[in-house]
Amino acid sequence: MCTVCGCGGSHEHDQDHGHSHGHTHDAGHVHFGAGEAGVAVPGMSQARLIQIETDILGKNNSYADSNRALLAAKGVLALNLVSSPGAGKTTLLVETLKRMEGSIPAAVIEGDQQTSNDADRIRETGAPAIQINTGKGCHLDAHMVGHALERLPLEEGCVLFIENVGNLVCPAAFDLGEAAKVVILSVTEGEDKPLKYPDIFASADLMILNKTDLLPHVDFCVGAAIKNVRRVNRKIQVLQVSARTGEGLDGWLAWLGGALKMQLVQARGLAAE
Ligand SMILES: Nc1nc2c(ncn2[C@@H]2O[C@H](COP(=O)(O)OP(=O)(O)OP(=O)(O)O)[C@@H](O)[C@H]2O)c(=O)[nH]1
Ligand SMILES: [Mg+2]
Repeated sequence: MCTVCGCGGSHEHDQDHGHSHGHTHDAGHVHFGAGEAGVAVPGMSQARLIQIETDILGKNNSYADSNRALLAAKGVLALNLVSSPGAGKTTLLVETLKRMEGSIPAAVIEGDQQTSNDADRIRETGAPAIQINTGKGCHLDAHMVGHALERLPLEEGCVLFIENVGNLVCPAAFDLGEAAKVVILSVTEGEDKPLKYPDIFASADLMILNKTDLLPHVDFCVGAAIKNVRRVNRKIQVLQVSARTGEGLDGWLAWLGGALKMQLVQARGLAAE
């Protein structure tokens, strides 16, 4: 169960049920995120939901801190790639790995509910990949990533890409120990997504607008999408790419190079302490 969204929610019945249902109604609008917990689960009070979420996220954060410390000490740049299903995360990774080959070492953790399709696609490039299947889970968590880290060859100066489960909601809440979160939005999804799913865009350092080769065929206004994402995250950087044609990938590779340099400066600072 993910208490953040309440999916697969428990049917536990709280004694104080009835005091706070966590949802409001008005003409034409029912809002289930209106309570203090930001979510409503039938039979559970807002206080109970907050307690469960605090416990789960607290445990996750301590695993994430361990992952981050390990990665920082090794001089590995870890990036958490998040998007809706099919925005192009794996395609972007495959094209990125092909371009990085021979210059920057890389490894990949793939998160999907089922199948090892994505890890198989990554391994075809020659990069090592671990597939995590989350079953009913809708996001990766730091504990899962910690186990994958034990099985990956991670050398200093390496980039670790973590492709999260395709989902614009729950991955926002779970720190994996990454240095940065990269959100991918494709032009077939509509420019209003940052406003509809603000948490994931607010928690990201970079937004990659993918599938720009399709712009002539879809009603998508790039300017409006950028304006929308900046409404929820003033500092976010935006890059436009087509993983299909390769357009814009140079900018993405330059961003990666800059982020890796910063990670290495941090690692050497730690080693000198
Ligand atoms: N036209 C076009 N299609 C793309 C581009 N990038 C990805 N695709 C296509 O979009 C579809 C989904 O791509 P994936 O890379 O599997 O997307 P994903 O985000 O990894 O999907 P999940 O792992 O299922 O969440 C595939 O058919 C890709 O070929 C692009 O830049 N342009
Ligand atoms: Mg994928």
